[in-house]
Amino acid sequence: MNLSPLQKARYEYVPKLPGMLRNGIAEICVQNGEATTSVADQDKIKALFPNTYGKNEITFAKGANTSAAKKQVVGVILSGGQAPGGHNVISGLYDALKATDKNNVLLGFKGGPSGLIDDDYVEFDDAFIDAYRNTGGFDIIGSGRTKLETEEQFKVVTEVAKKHGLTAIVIIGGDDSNTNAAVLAEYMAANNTGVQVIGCPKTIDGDLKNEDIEASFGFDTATKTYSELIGNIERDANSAKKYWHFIKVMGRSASHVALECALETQPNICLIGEEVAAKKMSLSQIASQIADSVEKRGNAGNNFGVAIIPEGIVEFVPEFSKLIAEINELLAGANTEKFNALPDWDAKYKFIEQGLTKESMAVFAILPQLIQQQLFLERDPHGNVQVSLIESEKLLSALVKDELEKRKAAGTYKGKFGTLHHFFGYEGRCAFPSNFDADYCYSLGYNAFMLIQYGYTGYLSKVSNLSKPAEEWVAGGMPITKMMNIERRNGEDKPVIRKALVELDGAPFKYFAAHRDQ
Ligand code: FBP
Repeated sequence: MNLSPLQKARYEYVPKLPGMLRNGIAEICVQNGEATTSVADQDKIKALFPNTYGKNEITFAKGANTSAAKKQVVGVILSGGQAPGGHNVISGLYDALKATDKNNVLLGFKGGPSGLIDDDYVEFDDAFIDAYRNTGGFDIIGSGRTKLETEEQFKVVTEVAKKHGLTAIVIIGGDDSNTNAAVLAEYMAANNTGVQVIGCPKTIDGDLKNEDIEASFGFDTATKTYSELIGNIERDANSAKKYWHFIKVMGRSASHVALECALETQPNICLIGEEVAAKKMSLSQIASQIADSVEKRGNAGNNFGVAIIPEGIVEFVPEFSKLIAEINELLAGANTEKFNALPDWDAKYKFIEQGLTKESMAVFAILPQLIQQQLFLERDPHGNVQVSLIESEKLLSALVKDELEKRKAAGTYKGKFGTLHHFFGYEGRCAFPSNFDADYCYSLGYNAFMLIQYGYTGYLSKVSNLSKPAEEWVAGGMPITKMMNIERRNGEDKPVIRKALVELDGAPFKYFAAHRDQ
C-alpha cells in the first residue's frame, strides 16, 4: 500500500498513556473509592441490578499488581454510531492484554452487538491491529445498533461466550450501548457465567458525560472536522455575499456539538436546543428570532450568513417534543405494523389525526408534508427518533422565509434571502482521530483490560483529568449503574444511562451567550 506522508505519520504515532499506567503491567495497583448509587430512581435501579448495583468507584495507581494470573479470552464489540478513535480503544486493549500474557486472546465480534449473537468474529493478531492504529472509522470489525435485552438473546450470548471460553466482553459505545453493557453484566453475574462486561464511553455527540466521565471519545475530532468545514463556508459566504447557509450538525439529543462548533467558528446564529427548551420557545418564535438577524443584516446590505442548527433541535421545542412523544405512543407495539400497512399517505394522515391530541395535531398540520413523513420514519432499535433523517435545517429556513415575506409585505425588511442547506454528520465520524482522541482512546482500551484483569464487571473504563497533559491523566473505573435512571422508551419504562445535556449555567454556554450578539 502506498501511504501519503500524513497517513504514515498517523500510523507511526505512539499514543500516550496516563502516567500511572506507564510503568508496565506489573506496576499497576487498585485504590478503592466510594460506594456508588444511581443518579435517580435508586430503588428501581437497585432492584433491576441486584448483582452489579452500588459497587465502589476505583482508581489505578503505581504499585505492585495484585491481580490473579489467569488466561484471558476477551471479546470486543463496537456499538452505535462511529466515532474517531474506536480503533485505538481496540489497539490499547490488545496491547495491554498481550503485554500481560502473550497467550491471552482478543476476539472482535463483527457488526456491533449482533456479532455476539451470530458468533461472527475475527481473532486479532499484531499485523491485523497494526493496520488500524490511529485510524478513524469502525471498519476494523464494523458496528451496529442491535439492542441486547431479551432473555433469549442473553442465552445465545452466554453460549457463544462459553464456546470461546470468553472471560470478558468489552462494549465500546454510547449511552444506549453502555446501557446494554450494564444489563449484560447483570445477566452474566446473576447466572454465574464468570464473564465480565466492561464499557468504554464513545459518542461524537458528547452527551455521555457526567462528574466522572469528562468526555466521550470522538467529540474532539468530530467538532474540529465540522468546524473546519463551517469555517470554509463562512469564508465562502463572506466572499459570494449571496447565501444564508443553514448547517445542521450532528448531536441527536444534546447540542454540545453545535455549541462547540459555534465557539470555534463564531457563526451569525447558533441554536442551542437546551435553551429553546428552557425558554419554552415555539417553532414560530425560533423562526422569528432567526428572521430578526437576517433582517438586521439584510437591511445593512448583508444578505448572507451562517446558522448552525443542532440535529436534535425539534425534540427541544416543547410543542414538538410533545408531538413526538405522542407519535411514539401511537406507534408503540403492533401499531407500527398497522400504520405501515396503510395504503397511502391520506390513510396514514387519518390514522394520525385520530391518534393525536388537538394541540399536537395543530403543530403537525403546519409542517411541510416532507417533514410530517420524516417524523414517521422507523425508530432505531432503542426507540429513538432518527433525527439525522429529519431535515430540520430545511424546516427552519422555510419558516424563516415565510416570516420574512410577511415583514417584506409590511415594509420592514428589504433584503434578499437565498438559502443553502448542509448536514455535517457522517463526514466527521470517521476522521483520523486528533492526538487527544488517539491518546484518550488508547488509554480507555488499555485501562479496560486492567479492569478485566482485576475482576471488575459492569464498570465503565474511566480516564479523567483530561484537560492536563496525558502524564497527569487518572485511570480507573466507575459502575455503569451509577449513571442510570428510568426513562420512557418505546412506550415502556426502561433503565437507561442519563444523557448529559448542555448546562445553561455552565461555562461554555455562558461564554457563548455573552458573545453571540457580536
Ligand atoms: P451514538 O449515540 O451511537 O454515538 O451515535 C450518535 C450519532 O452520530 C448521532 O449524532 C446521529 O443522530 C446518529 O448517530 C446517526 O445514526 P446512524 O449512524 O444510525 O444513522
